[in-house]
Amino acid sequence: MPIARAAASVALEAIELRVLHLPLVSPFTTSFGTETVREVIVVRARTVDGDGWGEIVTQQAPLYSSEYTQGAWDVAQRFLVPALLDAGTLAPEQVAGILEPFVGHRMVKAGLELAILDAALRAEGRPLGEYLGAVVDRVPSGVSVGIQRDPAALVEAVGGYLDAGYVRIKIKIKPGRDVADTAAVRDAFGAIPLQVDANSAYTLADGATLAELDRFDLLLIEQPLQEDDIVDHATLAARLRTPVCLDESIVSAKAAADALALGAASVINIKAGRVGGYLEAVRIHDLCREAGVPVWCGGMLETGIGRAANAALAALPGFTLPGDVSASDRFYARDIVTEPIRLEDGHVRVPTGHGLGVEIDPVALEDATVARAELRR
Ligand code: OSB
Ligand code: MG
Repeated sequence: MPIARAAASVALEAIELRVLHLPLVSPFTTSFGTETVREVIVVRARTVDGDGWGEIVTQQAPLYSSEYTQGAWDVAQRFLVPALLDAGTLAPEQVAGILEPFVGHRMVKAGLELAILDAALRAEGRPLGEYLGAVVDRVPSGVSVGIQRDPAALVEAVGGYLDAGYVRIKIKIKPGRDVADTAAVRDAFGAIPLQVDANSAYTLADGATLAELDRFDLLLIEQPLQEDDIVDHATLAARLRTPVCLDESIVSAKAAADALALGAASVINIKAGRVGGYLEAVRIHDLCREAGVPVWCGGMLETGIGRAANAALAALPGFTLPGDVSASDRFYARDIVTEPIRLEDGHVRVPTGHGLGVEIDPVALEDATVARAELRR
């Protein structure tokens, strides 16, 4: 369902940006690298009627996507924030159009749009979930488990998350760390809901290895090939029994429609940052639902800001698979919000407060800040 009722306009006074460094509770390893500290940009939109918060989910290096923190920091201050400040009074639904002339930089656009959306909804007293079209008050919580030292260590890590109550496990794979790792988890835990994420680490020439994963009855394989390998994904999908899910490739509603038309995916991971915002994310949800294609909410190691927004998004009716919407403590000992997202009976609650429904912890925010800039009208 498209957004039922638009948000009110806000009069922007300033936009504050901060680079944060948040230590991770344990290193997070994917096919593209290892992170021990989450570097992320937090946005505060200052309006006549109060503040709103957003998060730019770029990472320190352009390994998952071409976007990265210092590039985001630059393009935001040089082009995107000035364009919004020039607009002055604007509705959240206008943000994407104002920023449209600037090519790419979707994660930056998403973070700016979220801050303005939060400010507008807080001023109106409306929860984000209600605005986006949430139909449930809690969502099942899956967890993304990084590549470990060896399959035994992976089994131990997965066991910990299952004990905590996570209802679906996703393991990261890469060439040489795929079949044996998946087999170890299946052998140890039986028929748990299990999926794998390759983060673009394979080529079509690896088709035989990827087909070996078919025997594990996985929910899906996520992004086996590169971002622009849409036709190759279609070719691969025809050779696999495991459903192919796209993450990196789906950068917009248009890309999602094209991928579905070509048979490149039968499941889609929706991440608001990757697609330029929560409004574009809803459009992808809507078109997939129309097409009968299941979607789930991906994650980018969000702080409490993005984590609250993801919980709201995942509550839309087309999100029929558990998302990477885990508790804050899966990544952080100390979040920057006063009530971090918690795991309750394998689920996380959709916040019901106004806007994002979470409050910033000013001391935690300040302690994590390594750079700050403010642009005024
Ligand atoms: O591919 O889904 C991914 C984290 C950073 C970049 C890409 C990905 C991930 C994850 C973590 O898998 C998901 C989460 O935030 O829980
Ligand atoms: Mg992924």
